Amino acid sequence: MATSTSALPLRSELTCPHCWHRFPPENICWIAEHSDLQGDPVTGPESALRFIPTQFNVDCNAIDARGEACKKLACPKCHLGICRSLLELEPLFVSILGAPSSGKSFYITSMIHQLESTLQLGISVGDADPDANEKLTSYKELLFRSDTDSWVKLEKTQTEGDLYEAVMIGDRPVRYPKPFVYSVQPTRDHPQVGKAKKLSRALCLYDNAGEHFLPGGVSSTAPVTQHLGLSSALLFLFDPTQEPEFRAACRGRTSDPQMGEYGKKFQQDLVLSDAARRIRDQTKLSETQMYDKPLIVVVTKYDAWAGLTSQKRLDDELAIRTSPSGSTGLRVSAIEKVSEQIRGILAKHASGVVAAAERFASDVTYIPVSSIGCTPKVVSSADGHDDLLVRAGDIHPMWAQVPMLYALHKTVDGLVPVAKSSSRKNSKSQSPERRKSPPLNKADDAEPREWKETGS
Ligand SMILES: Nc1nc2c(ncn2[C@@H]2O[C@H](COP(=O)(O)OP(=O)(O)O)[C@@H](O)[C@H]2O)c(=O)[nH]1
Ligand SMILES: [Mg+2]
Ligand SMILES: [Zn+2]
Repeated sequence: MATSTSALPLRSELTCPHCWHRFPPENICWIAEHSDLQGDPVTGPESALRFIPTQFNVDCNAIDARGEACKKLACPKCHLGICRSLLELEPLFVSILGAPSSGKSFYITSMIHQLESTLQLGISVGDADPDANEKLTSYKELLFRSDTDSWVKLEKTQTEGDLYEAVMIGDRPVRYPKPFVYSVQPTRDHPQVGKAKKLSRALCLYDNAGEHFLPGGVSSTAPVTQHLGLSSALLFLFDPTQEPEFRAACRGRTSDPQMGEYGKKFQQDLVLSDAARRIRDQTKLSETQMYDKPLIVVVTKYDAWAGLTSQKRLDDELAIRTSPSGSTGLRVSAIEKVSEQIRGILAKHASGVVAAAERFASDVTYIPVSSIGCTPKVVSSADGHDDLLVRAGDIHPMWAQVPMLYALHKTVDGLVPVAKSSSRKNSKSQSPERRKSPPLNKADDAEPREWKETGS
């Protein structure tokens, strides 16, 4: 049977980013175009019928039962839309998890914005599915393209609503989280551009409500965190402003209202332990086996706790090196050195999270970020309630792209060019066991010299 994609190098197995069903490409459904063909038993009466085609036009697009040529594809199980990039690019699932208010929505927005807006490292990141990515696109417009004098916030991610899709599987209603799908491809400046096809990925991400990661946050009819078990890497967002000991240590060193009465306090190590339990269940990993994919503890809101270190800002140059010839590389050894420093700070003020991470995973890296790079302000609205807002023009993310670049470096061999370090070791020669922290201020131009923890 010919399909519109028969001319393309199709993948032999596809994975639906909505329900994670795996299927051969010839089983893909098409979405009817003719307005008479409304109503689908799986996606509901408001949506167009999905069907397995028997006829195609000369462009190899399926013809629906009313003779209309169709363009859109859907999963044979959940009937939700599948973008064409997923037919060609290998999917890469990276789960972003964290307690409510840990900064997930701001983080995903800043991370994608930073990755898309530069061609650093010879990698281009692009919107692979504008329909699915609509929400994230609107977040980006709000934070990065709106009038710089406007005061903005992202609405709280709900446990239901437009970030989820409800379908009928058999006679059961099931709610899946909406995926965000981005293509990640080498540009012509990439040192391995000849292997572009092999190195390209369709990056699939989800912005879950933090409540889904709390104990009891999922059910069989809302398997909203099922992506955890499929992911090639985990980004666990840890928010120091929610930790009493961090707050005490930062007293007098920050004006962030989240360090005081406007902050939330979720027990974040339990969020990680609960996710670990879900992953063990899904992947049949026993209690004694270690999770061997990268776990990156993304320590958010760096601007609020930077007073505990000597580094006020996290500049891109600390993580990405540009050589005099203009080629760029990820400073893996510098990032791993910073990770050791951050681990030390966490061990002092939030040891539970270090214990939870290292009890579960053998490859743990701690990376600081600030998605907004400034302090949000409390603003009272007309109806009397207080909001935390940021002035759009003050948003200057710090290292928002670094955890994902590091995750790509760890999971797709050769995709992220690595800066040559004058240090003897590079990441490939390091064992996944805990590395010893190298001495600070060591003469090594691949390392951030200034970085150290200040007394607290
Ligand atoms: N100081 C500071 N606050 C942040 C940063 N990122 C997010 N926040 C604040 O954290 C709160 C929760 O962020 P959000 O992304 O909605 O958290 P989510 O519930 O995990 O999605 C918001 O009020 C933001 O203003 C940051 O980089 N620095
Ligand atoms: Mg959110
Ligand atoms: Zn599906």
